[in-house]
Amino acid sequence: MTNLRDDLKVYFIMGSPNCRQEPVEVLKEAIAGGITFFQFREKGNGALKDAEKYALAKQLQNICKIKQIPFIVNDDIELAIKIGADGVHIGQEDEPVQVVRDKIGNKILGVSVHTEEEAIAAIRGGADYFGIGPIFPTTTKEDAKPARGPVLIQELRRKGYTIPIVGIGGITVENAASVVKAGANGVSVITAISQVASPREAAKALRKKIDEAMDQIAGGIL
Ligand code: IFP
Ligand code: MG
Repeated sequence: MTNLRDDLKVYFIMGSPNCRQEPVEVLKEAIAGGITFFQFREKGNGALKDAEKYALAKQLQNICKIKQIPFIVNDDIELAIKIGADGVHIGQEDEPVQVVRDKIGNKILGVSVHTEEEAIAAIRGGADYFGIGPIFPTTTKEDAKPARGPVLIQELRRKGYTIPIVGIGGITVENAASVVKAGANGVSVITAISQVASPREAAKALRKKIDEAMDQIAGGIL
């Protein structure tokens, strides 16, 4: 890993319920296309549990290891510790940030943030990066809050928050550049890569967009 801010450019999130093909194949293709970060999020209809969840996590972690892509586990702190993941991502419904930080030591800690208040608390608790969304309407999360666009990202940057941020929710190759221009260090996607005919081509197109957008704002926003 180089540095977290740069590694967050194209952050792919996936679990078996998101995949039309074998999860292992989808992840390999996404990496070949140019994703820079990965989160294992085994949630939703038909999500694996216990030994099966563990086995899939190990398989996906191994692929990430070989390709030197950071491997993050969503919500399941016990699993993250057990397999030696690079980090965990938690939401506001999960344990307090500080409690998770104490459990995971110096692993990467991502926190979902929807307001400046939550941002302040997450930083105090020891968050390494924020996931902010939904930026655009999304179908993945049934209980997702209304899309608020990139306004919170812009607001936090305007106020001087320097923590790495990824935008999430409804992001596509068409709207990805606007998220980076709002001040995000990257975009996080599930559907845009996992639900298409070619995850490799989708990842490649997204990576190109983000790289171009980053070049355009170089020296501008964080
Ligand atoms: N943001 C992120 C991330 N992951 C999640 N699982 C989530 C919000 C609900 F992209 F990692 F920041
Ligand atoms: Mg959660």
